[in-house]
Amino acid sequence: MTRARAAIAGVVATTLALATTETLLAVLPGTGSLFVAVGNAVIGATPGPIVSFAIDTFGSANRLVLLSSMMVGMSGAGALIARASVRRRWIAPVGFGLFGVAGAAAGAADATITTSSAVLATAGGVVVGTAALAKVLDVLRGGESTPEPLQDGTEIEPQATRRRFLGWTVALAGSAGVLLATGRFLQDRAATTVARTTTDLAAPAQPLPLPPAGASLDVDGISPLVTPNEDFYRIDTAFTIPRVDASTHRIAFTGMVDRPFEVTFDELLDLADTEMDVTLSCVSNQVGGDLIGTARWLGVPLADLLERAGVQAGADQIVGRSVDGWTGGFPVEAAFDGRPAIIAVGMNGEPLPARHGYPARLVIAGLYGYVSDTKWLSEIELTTFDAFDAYWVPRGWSALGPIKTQSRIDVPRDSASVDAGTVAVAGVAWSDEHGVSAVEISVDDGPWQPADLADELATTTWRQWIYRWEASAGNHVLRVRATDADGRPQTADISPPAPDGATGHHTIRVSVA
Ligand SMILES: Nc1nc2c(c(=O)[nH]1)N[C@H]1C(S)=C(S)[C@@H](COP(=O)(O)O)O[C@H]1N2
Ligand SMILES: [Mo]
Repeated sequence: MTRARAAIAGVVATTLALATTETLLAVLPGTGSLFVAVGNAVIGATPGPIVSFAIDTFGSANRLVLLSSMMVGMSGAGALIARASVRRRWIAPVGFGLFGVAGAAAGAADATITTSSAVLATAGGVVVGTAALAKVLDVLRGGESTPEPLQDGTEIEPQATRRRFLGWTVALAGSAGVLLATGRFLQDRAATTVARTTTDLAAPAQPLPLPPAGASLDVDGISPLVTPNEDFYRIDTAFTIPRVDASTHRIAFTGMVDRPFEVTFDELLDLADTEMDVTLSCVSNQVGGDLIGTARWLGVPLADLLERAGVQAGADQIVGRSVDGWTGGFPVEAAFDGRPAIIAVGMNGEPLPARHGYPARLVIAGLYGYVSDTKWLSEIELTTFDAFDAYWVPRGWSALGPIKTQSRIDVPRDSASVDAGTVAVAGVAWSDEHGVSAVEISVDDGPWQPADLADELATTTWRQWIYRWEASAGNHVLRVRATDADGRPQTADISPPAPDGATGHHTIRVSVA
């Protein structure tokens, strides 16, 4: 009985220690969460194939799975520590202390937490957790009232002990809950929200004209030409969205440059006068998938800042590094060959949403996100492909990630039923930074028929298309393919997303009544 209760006390004390640490971090300088830092450290130490497997299996729920496992693991350890220290009191402070040292180390290694904040916050958690556990164990040990031994050696537990144990456990668990809620509230209210809503985007010196009317087709269910920020897909390894304090944020230009320097966020805001329409695409997008979106980005040409830094001869890779240590790397040419390649601070007329990289991110046209579009950008390092592998490369993905020509049927939906007669078959098509020159449809494996293209918003964005299909009754198969700017049609070969992007034709089945 005492052992089970000691275990419960251990779980409660561990939770209280964590809650104390997180709440202290919320009020101390820095914007990070220790829980997140430990999660990131765990992801960092996990072999690549396992990370890829987890992302494949759990999708965006993979963070929740990791978080829950961490919670279960730490509570379990807390329970064991508590049980062991019923007899040997020194085990609790030593056990919690070791936890604290590991946590402080993970926090100090994390870019969003200062070392002093990590040490203070974990120390606070250890003291509170150990004290709470000691108190409950004292109650369990009988406190002042000693139980009466019976003839056969068992002990009758005084009613008072049970009540005091229950009282303390509930009170401590309640405090942990209140602390967690407070910490959460403070962290959410911190940096991002406040700073983001007070961020003033300068009006671009040369604003782009509104998208031409002819670039948007009037078809129900087609992807809008520009994706609203709320609907924009999100892909990253971040355990929770990094909160960056924009008032102190800087981006460092390092590595193979003549004049390393840092640019502050305020300076970036002043410089940000370039608008670019760019479609972002994830290399993990399946044929017909929705990990793709288009936005009007506001930012600073990367080339301008690189010229200030002076790129050294021999550097062939630009690596973007985020506040949480993620990296993406792409060829130096991409910054200088004239394609949109910017450090973006605005997305569709707003400061970057936190989930899309506030306060600043890279947007490089023509390349998949995993090599180029670093969010929560903190550093641009000039290096070589020989010297450095960015995050996904050792995990089995290609070092180079040009976007492959692709097309998607948005309407009708796969397996839809439609009425015989003229049916609007429509969708979007995209390629690398040079755009799309044609889209064709094949019905029931018949010859390729040209679709009508909407006007091009930019060569660096997807393009809408429509095919007016004279549908006859029966079941039909529709297939789409795009042709790039150089006249190369999209390949029919089917390949999976890994290592450098899925290929094949998006194909749907439709029944016509
Ligand atoms: N810091 C950071 N930036 C990142 C990533 C990441 O994991 N961490 N993922 C990249 C990938 S794989 C893609 S597809 C794009 C997605 O950008 P979005 O979430 O704004 O759509 O961000 C890129 N930038
Ligand atoms: Mo991606």
